[in-house]
Amino acid sequence: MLKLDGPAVMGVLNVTPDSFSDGGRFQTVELALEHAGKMVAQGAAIIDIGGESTRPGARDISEQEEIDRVVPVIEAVVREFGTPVSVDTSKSAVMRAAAAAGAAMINDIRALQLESALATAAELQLPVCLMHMQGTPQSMQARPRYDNVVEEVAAFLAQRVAQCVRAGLAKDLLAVDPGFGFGKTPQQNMALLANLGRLRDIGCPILVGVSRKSTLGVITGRDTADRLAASIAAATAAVLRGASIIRAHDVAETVDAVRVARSLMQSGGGE
Ligand code: 7PJ
Repeated sequence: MLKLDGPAVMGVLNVTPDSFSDGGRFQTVELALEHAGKMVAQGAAIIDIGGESTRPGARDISEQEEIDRVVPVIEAVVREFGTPVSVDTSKSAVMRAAAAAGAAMINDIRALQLESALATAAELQLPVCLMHMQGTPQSMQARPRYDNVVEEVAAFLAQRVAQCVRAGLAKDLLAVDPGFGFGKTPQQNMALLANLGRLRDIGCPILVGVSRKSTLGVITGRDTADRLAASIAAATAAVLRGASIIRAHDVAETVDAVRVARSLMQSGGGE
């Protein structure tokens, strides 16, 4: 996998015109590069570049449109900073184009379930983050339903890991993610965070994305732009429960939180 000596922060770089929290501010390569450079300076170990908006109700975009959005940014970030880049995509053709542009990791919210994605990832032999989602980005928040959200998410991820291994992706190339906010109620999200340790049984690093998410807005009553403190609290809780990679918008603050949580664990305070 990406060599991790302790929990790392993955900085979010959206290149979607309609991403809910960056609101299309990073549409040009120049602005994206500037933002990536800031996150690198703040200590991001990975820059996650995505061109598909997964906001509930967002429209589907074509393969070519997604490639046109992310490839120039991936090339520029790799060239300028040399920091490992992950591509946030579910499409096989985008994975290929991103890998050719220098991406070092695939971050797939659909856990390689779209057509050809698994075969392509196995062919590329890149590290992959497999995320759990119930439903699709369009429908997922309509009526999330589980008998036992923790067990069902854990079982899904374990099954996807097994399928990836069968397809030729070694287990040490895989990370798992409970998919905070993807087809889950606030209560279900918090149950997953509280029981994150359950995912450690799968035997892959755990990646968590809690940054600015709507559950934190429900809990605190705050808008997207005012969820930094809530995001830091949730990220800290995730690291204490075994998360290895925290996907975050506010890199400097998250790096500090991860350092404190890690220090606490080294002092015997982890769960
Ligand atoms: C996640 C993601 C997440 C992983 C997004 C947002 C929505 N990838 N991509 N995990 N969230 N692996 O940033 O709020 O939680 S997009």
